[in-house]
Amino acid sequence: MGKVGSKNITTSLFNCTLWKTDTSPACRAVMMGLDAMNISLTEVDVDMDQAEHRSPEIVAMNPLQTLPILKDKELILYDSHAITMYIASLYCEDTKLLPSNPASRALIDQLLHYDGGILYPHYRSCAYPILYENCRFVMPQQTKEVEYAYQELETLLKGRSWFSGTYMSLADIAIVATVSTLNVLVPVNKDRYPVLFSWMFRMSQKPFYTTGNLKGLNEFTKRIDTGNVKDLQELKKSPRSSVTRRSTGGKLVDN
Ligand SMILES: N[C@@H](CCC(=O)N[C@@H](CS)C(=O)NCC(=O)O)C(=O)O
Repeated sequence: MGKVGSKNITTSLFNCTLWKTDTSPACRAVMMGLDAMNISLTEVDVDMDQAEHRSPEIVAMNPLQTLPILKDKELILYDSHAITMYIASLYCEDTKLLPSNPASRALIDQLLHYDGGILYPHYRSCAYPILYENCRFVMPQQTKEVEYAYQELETLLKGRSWFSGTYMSLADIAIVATVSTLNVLVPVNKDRYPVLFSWMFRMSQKPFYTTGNLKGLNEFTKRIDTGNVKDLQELKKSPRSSVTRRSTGGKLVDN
Protein backbone atom coordinates (compact mmCIF):
# COMPACT_ATOMS: atom_id res chain seq x y z
CA MET A 1 0.00 0.00 0.00
CA GLY A 2 1.43 3.37 -0.94
CA LYS A 3 0.84 6.58 0.89
CA VAL A 4 0.20 9.34 -1.58
CA GLY A 5 0.25 12.13 0.97
CA SER A 6 -2.14 15.01 1.41
CA LYS A 7 -3.37 17.30 -1.30
CA ASN A 8 -2.49 20.73 0.01
CA ILE A 9 -5.66 22.67 -0.65
CA THR A 10 -7.77 24.56 1.90
CA THR A 11 -9.16 22.65 4.87
CA SER A 12 -6.80 19.89 6.03
CA LEU A 13 -8.36 17.06 8.03
CA PHE A 14 -5.36 15.84 9.96
CA ASN A 15 -7.23 13.04 11.72
CA CYS A 16 -8.74 11.59 8.56
CA THR A 17 -7.31 8.92 6.29
CA LEU A 18 -8.89 7.66 3.07
CA TRP A 19 -7.98 4.25 1.67
CA LYS A 20 -8.76 4.22 -2.04
CA THR A 21 -7.93 2.96 -5.48
CA ASP A 22 -8.18 5.27 -8.48
CA THR A 23 -9.90 2.82 -10.83
CA SER A 24 -12.90 2.57 -8.49
CA PRO A 25 -15.81 4.91 -9.28
CA ALA A 26 -16.83 4.93 -5.59
CA CYS A 27 -13.35 6.14 -4.62
CA ARG A 28 -13.36 8.72 -7.39
CA ALA A 29 -16.70 10.05 -6.15
CA VAL A 30 -15.10 10.74 -2.76
CA MET A 31 -11.97 12.22 -4.34
CA MET A 32 -14.02 14.55 -6.56
CA GLY A 33 -16.16 15.51 -3.57
CA LEU A 34 -13.07 16.38 -1.54
CA ASP A 35 -11.64 18.44 -4.38
CA ALA A 36 -14.96 20.25 -4.94
CA MET A 37 -15.08 21.11 -1.23
CA ASN A 38 -11.38 22.09 -1.10
CA ILE A 39 -10.77 19.56 1.62
CA SER A 40 -7.53 17.69 2.06
CA LEU A 41 -6.75 14.51 3.98
CA THR A 42 -4.26 11.69 3.99
CA GLU A 43 -4.82 9.27 1.12
CA VAL A 44 -3.52 5.71 0.98
CA ASP A 45 -3.50 3.81 -2.30
CA VAL A 46 -4.63 0.21 -2.05
CA ASP A 47 -3.61 -2.14 -4.85
CA MET A 48 -6.62 -4.33 -5.54
CA ASP A 49 -4.66 -6.34 -8.13
CA GLN A 50 -2.42 -7.41 -5.26
CA ALA A 51 -5.53 -8.15 -3.17
CA GLU A 52 -4.45 -5.53 -0.65
CA HIS A 53 -8.15 -4.81 0.01
CA ARG A 54 -8.31 -8.29 1.56
CA SER A 55 -5.37 -7.65 3.89
CA PRO A 56 -5.96 -7.99 7.66
CA GLU A 57 -5.57 -4.22 8.08
CA ILE A 58 -8.39 -3.49 5.62
CA VAL A 59 -10.65 -6.37 6.73
CA ALA A 60 -10.37 -5.17 10.31
CA MET A 61 -11.76 -1.82 9.18
CA ASN A 62 -14.20 -3.07 6.57
CA PRO A 63 -15.42 -6.68 6.65
CA LEU A 64 -17.00 -6.09 3.23
CA GLN A 65 -13.46 -5.72 1.80
CA THR A 66 -14.44 -2.82 -0.44
CA LEU A 67 -13.01 0.62 -1.05
CA PRO A 68 -13.18 3.48 -0.23
CA ILE A 69 -12.70 3.47 3.54
CA LEU A 70 -12.50 6.58 5.70
CA LYS A 71 -11.10 6.62 9.21
CA ASP A 72 -11.63 9.69 11.40
CA LYS A 73 -10.20 8.86 14.83
CA GLU A 74 -12.44 6.02 16.05
CA LEU A 75 -15.01 6.36 13.29
CA ILE A 76 -14.73 4.07 10.27
CA LEU A 77 -16.97 4.47 7.21
CA TYR A 78 -16.95 2.21 4.15
CA ASP A 79 -19.48 3.65 1.76
CA SER A 80 -18.58 6.47 -0.61
CA HIS A 81 -21.91 8.23 -0.13
CA ALA A 82 -21.71 8.07 3.67
CA ILE A 83 -18.09 9.23 3.56
CA THR A 84 -18.78 12.24 1.35
CA MET A 85 -21.88 13.25 3.31
CA TYR A 86 -20.05 12.92 6.62
CA ILE A 87 -17.17 15.12 5.52
CA ALA A 88 -19.51 17.61 3.88
CA SER A 89 -21.78 17.79 6.95
CA LEU A 90 -18.81 18.65 9.13
CA TYR A 91 -16.63 20.80 6.93
CA CYS A 92 -18.36 21.94 3.73
CA GLU A 93 -19.29 25.60 3.76
CA ASP A 94 -20.76 25.54 0.27
CA THR A 95 -24.52 25.19 0.75
CA LYS A 96 -25.00 24.55 -2.96
CA LEU A 97 -22.93 21.37 -2.84
CA LEU A 98 -24.82 20.27 0.27
CA PRO A 99 -27.83 22.42 1.25
CA SER A 100 -28.51 22.77 4.95
CA ASN A 101 -32.31 22.67 4.83
CA PRO A 102 -33.81 19.19 5.36
CA ALA A 103 -36.00 19.14 2.25
CA SER A 104 -33.17 19.97 -0.17
CA ARG A 105 -30.91 17.55 1.64
CA ALA A 106 -33.49 14.77 1.34
CA LEU A 107 -33.58 15.32 -2.42
CA ILE A 108 -29.83 14.83 -2.51
CA ASP A 109 -30.03 11.73 -0.31
CA GLN A 110 -32.62 10.33 -2.68
CA LEU A 111 -30.23 10.70 -5.62
CA LEU A 112 -27.35 9.18 -3.64
CA HIS A 113 -29.52 6.15 -2.88
CA TYR A 114 -30.34 5.89 -6.58
CA ASP A 115 -26.62 5.93 -7.35
CA GLY A 116 -25.73 3.33 -4.72
CA GLY A 117 -28.79 1.13 -5.15
CA ILE A 118 -29.39 1.21 -8.91
CA LEU A 119 -26.43 2.57 -10.87
CA TYR A 120 -23.59 1.04 -8.89
CA PRO A 121 -24.86 -2.55 -9.16
CA HIS A 122 -25.04 -2.04 -12.94
CA TYR A 123 -21.42 -0.98 -12.89
CA ARG A 124 -20.41 -4.08 -10.95
CA SER A 125 -22.33 -6.50 -13.14
CA CYS A 126 -20.90 -4.98 -16.34
CA ALA A 127 -17.30 -4.45 -15.22
CA TYR A 128 -16.49 -7.34 -12.88
CA PRO A 129 -16.83 -10.17 -15.43
CA ILE A 130 -14.42 -8.27 -17.71
CA LEU A 131 -12.01 -7.33 -14.94
CA TYR A 132 -12.00 -10.59 -13.03
CA GLU A 133 -13.56 -13.39 -15.09
CA ASN A 134 -11.92 -13.07 -18.50
CA CYS A 135 -15.18 -12.00 -20.10
CA ARG A 136 -14.54 -9.77 -23.12
CA PHE A 137 -17.63 -7.67 -23.46
CA VAL A 138 -20.76 -6.49 -21.72
CA MET A 139 -23.55 -9.04 -22.01
CA PRO A 140 -26.61 -7.90 -24.05
CA GLN A 141 -28.97 -8.15 -21.05
CA GLN A 142 -26.66 -5.93 -18.98
CA THR A 143 -26.35 -3.45 -21.84
CA LYS A 144 -30.15 -3.30 -21.96
CA GLU A 145 -30.37 -2.61 -18.23
CA VAL A 146 -27.76 0.15 -18.42
CA GLU A 147 -29.58 1.73 -21.37
CA TYR A 148 -32.74 1.65 -19.25
CA ALA A 149 -30.88 3.44 -16.44
CA TYR A 150 -29.60 6.04 -18.92
CA GLN A 151 -33.21 6.65 -19.96
CA GLU A 152 -34.16 7.12 -16.30
CA LEU A 153 -31.31 9.59 -15.83
CA GLU A 154 -32.38 11.44 -18.97
CA THR A 155 -35.90 11.73 -17.53
CA LEU A 156 -34.64 12.84 -14.11
CA LEU A 157 -32.57 15.59 -15.75
CA LYS A 158 -35.30 16.92 -18.06
CA GLY A 159 -35.95 20.62 -17.41
CA ARG A 160 -33.08 21.04 -14.99
CA SER A 161 -29.38 21.78 -15.29
CA TRP A 162 -28.24 19.42 -12.56
CA PHE A 163 -29.71 16.36 -10.89
CA SER A 164 -30.27 18.37 -7.75
CA GLY A 165 -31.97 21.22 -9.65
CA THR A 166 -30.57 24.70 -10.12
CA TYR A 167 -27.19 24.03 -8.51
CA MET A 168 -24.69 21.26 -8.92
CA SER A 169 -24.46 19.21 -5.73
CA LEU A 170 -22.65 16.23 -4.24
CA ALA A 171 -25.34 14.06 -5.86
CA ASP A 172 -24.17 15.13 -9.32
CA ILE A 173 -20.63 14.24 -8.30
CA ALA A 174 -21.56 10.76 -7.07
CA ILE A 175 -23.58 10.07 -10.21
CA VAL A 176 -20.91 11.31 -12.62
CA ALA A 177 -18.33 9.00 -11.04
CA THR A 178 -20.57 6.02 -11.83
CA VAL A 179 -21.93 7.19 -15.18
CA SER A 180 -18.54 8.22 -16.60
CA THR A 181 -17.35 4.70 -15.76
CA LEU A 182 -20.46 3.02 -17.17
CA ASN A 183 -19.89 5.12 -20.32
CA VAL A 184 -16.69 3.15 -20.91
CA LEU A 185 -18.71 -0.07 -20.88
CA VAL A 186 -21.95 1.06 -22.52
CA PRO A 187 -21.38 4.39 -24.29
CA VAL A 188 -23.92 7.14 -23.63
CA ASN A 189 -25.46 7.82 -27.03
CA LYS A 190 -25.66 11.56 -27.68
CA ASP A 191 -28.77 11.30 -29.88
CA ARG A 192 -30.71 9.01 -27.58
CA TYR A 193 -29.74 10.77 -24.33
CA PRO A 194 -28.97 14.40 -25.29
CA VAL A 195 -29.69 15.87 -21.87
CA LEU A 196 -27.58 13.28 -20.05
CA PHE A 197 -24.80 13.71 -22.59
CA SER A 198 -24.80 17.47 -22.14
CA TRP A 199 -24.75 17.11 -18.33
CA MET A 200 -21.79 14.71 -18.59
CA PHE A 201 -19.96 17.20 -20.76
CA ARG A 202 -20.59 20.05 -18.28
CA MET A 203 -19.45 17.86 -15.39
CA SER A 204 -16.31 16.91 -17.31
CA GLN A 205 -15.39 20.62 -17.51
CA LYS A 206 -15.27 21.01 -13.71
CA PRO A 207 -11.78 21.27 -12.19
CA PHE A 208 -12.57 18.53 -9.64
CA TYR A 209 -13.37 16.15 -12.52
CA THR A 210 -9.84 16.59 -13.83
CA THR A 211 -8.18 16.24 -10.44
CA GLY A 212 -10.42 13.53 -8.99
CA ASN A 213 -11.81 11.46 -11.84
CA LEU A 214 -9.78 11.58 -15.03
CA LYS A 215 -6.66 9.65 -14.07
CA GLY A 216 -8.56 6.74 -12.51
CA LEU A 217 -11.09 6.71 -15.31
CA ASN A 218 -8.30 6.45 -17.88
CA GLU A 219 -6.69 3.65 -15.89
CA PHE A 220 -10.03 1.87 -15.69
CA THR A 221 -10.51 2.26 -19.46
CA LYS A 222 -7.09 0.76 -20.09
CA ARG A 223 -7.94 -2.16 -17.81
CA ILE A 224 -11.20 -2.74 -19.66
CA ASP A 225 -9.45 -2.47 -23.03
CA THR A 226 -6.91 -5.12 -22.20
CA GLY A 227 -8.84 -7.04 -19.52
CA ASN A 228 -7.15 -10.32 -18.82
CA VAL A 229 -6.71 -11.06 -22.50
CA LYS A 230 -3.12 -11.53 -23.51
CA ASP A 231 -3.55 -11.46 -27.30
CA LEU A 232 -4.68 -7.98 -28.30
CA GLN A 233 -5.12 -8.95 -31.96
CA GLU A 234 -7.63 -11.51 -30.86
CA LEU A 235 -9.34 -8.90 -28.70
CA LYS A 236 -9.79 -6.68 -31.76
CA LYS A 237 -11.91 -9.43 -33.33
CA SER A 238 -14.29 -9.38 -30.36
CA PRO A 239 -18.01 -8.68 -30.82
CA ARG A 240 -19.21 -5.24 -31.69
CA SER A 241 -20.20 -4.18 -28.20
CA SER A 242 -16.62 -4.70 -27.10
CA VAL A 243 -15.23 -2.68 -29.99
CA THR A 244 -17.70 0.11 -29.28
CA ARG A 245 -16.73 0.04 -25.64
CA ARG A 246 -13.02 0.32 -26.38
CA SER A 247 -13.49 3.06 -28.95
CA THR A 248 -14.93 5.49 -26.42
CA GLY A 249 -11.64 5.65 -24.55
CA GLY A 250 -13.56 6.74 -21.49
CA LYS A 251 -14.16 10.11 -23.08
CA LEU A 252 -17.34 11.70 -24.33
CA VAL A 253 -17.59 10.99 -28.03
CA ASP A 254 -20.18 11.60 -30.70
CA ASN A 255 -21.54 8.11 -31.21
N1 LIG B 1 -21.41 1.06 -1.85
C1 LIG B 1 -19.98 1.11 -1.85
C2 LIG B 1 -19.42 0.26 -2.97
C3 LIG B 1 -17.94 0.08 -2.84
C4 LIG B 1 -17.40 -0.92 -3.84
O1 LIG B 1 -18.10 -1.83 -4.29
N2 LIG B 1 -16.10 -0.76 -4.14
C5 LIG B 1 -15.46 -1.65 -5.07
C6 LIG B 1 -14.50 -0.88 -5.95
S1 LIG B 1 -15.37 0.05 -7.14
C7 LIG B 1 -14.62 -2.64 -4.32
O2 LIG B 1 -13.95 -2.30 -3.39
N3 LIG B 1 -14.66 -3.90 -4.77
C8 LIG B 1 -13.85 -4.94 -4.21
C9 LIG B 1 -14.54 -6.26 -4.24
O3 LIG B 1 -15.76 -6.28 -4.49
O4 LIG B 1 -13.87 -7.25 -4.03
C10 LIG B 1 -19.53 2.57 -1.98
O5 LIG B 1 -20.25 3.39 -2.58
O6 LIG B 1 -18.48 2.90 -1.45
